Amino acid sequence: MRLYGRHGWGSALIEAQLAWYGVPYEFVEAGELFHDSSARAALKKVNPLAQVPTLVLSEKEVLTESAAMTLTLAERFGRSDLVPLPGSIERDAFLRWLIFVVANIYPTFTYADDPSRFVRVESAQRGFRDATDRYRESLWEVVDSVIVGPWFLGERFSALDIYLAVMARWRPKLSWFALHASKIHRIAIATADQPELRDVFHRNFADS
Ligand SMILES: N[C@@H](CCC(=O)N[C@@H](CS)C(=O)NCC(=O)O)C(=O)O
Repeated sequence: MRLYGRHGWGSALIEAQLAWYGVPYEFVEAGELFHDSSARAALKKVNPLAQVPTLVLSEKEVLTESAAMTLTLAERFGRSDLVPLPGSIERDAFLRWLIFVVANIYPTFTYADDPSRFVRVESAQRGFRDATDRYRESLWEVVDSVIVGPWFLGERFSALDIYLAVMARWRPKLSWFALHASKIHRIAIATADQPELRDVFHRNFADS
């Protein structure tokens, strides 16, 4: 298995799950995809969007989209510890919030990380990025409001906790979550401290 990624980026979501499952894989450094055109061109050969994570399962099987990887890995390894099984009481909530995070929150980074891709007028780029960042904060507040704890789904840990722990280290960063989304903040800290995940979080987020 080959994982294209970059430390601190979305590949950490999948690194964490592979570490949790104890599966060996090769990590391929994808490079600075926003500013390095040769890195983008190289990754585009595998993933037309040139995004990480990109997971190559075999020479014929490429997976893009972290949610697809999350579901596929659990199925392939016959595990239900990160993804509740169909029919279990947590399954519907798991799917609802997994899709919420990848469909609503993740794209705010796609649009705001480099606003010049979408907003031509330079003087408008800053405002667009700020508005998108504020919108993301409002989405995190929605997520925080539905968490009962101690984990996203209650008593059981899941891949959703890994999503929160990785993404809470991105803008607006942990200090914002501590003040405005304290349940997510608690989960982000506790997840990074799970023995199976400590190395991954240290490697990706030592400075956050
Ligand atoms: N929907 C994708 C989003 C992946 C994504 O946006 N990854 C970012 C890094 S965290 C990326 O590669 N951005 C580069 C770009 O969009 O050009 C997923 O869930 O895997």
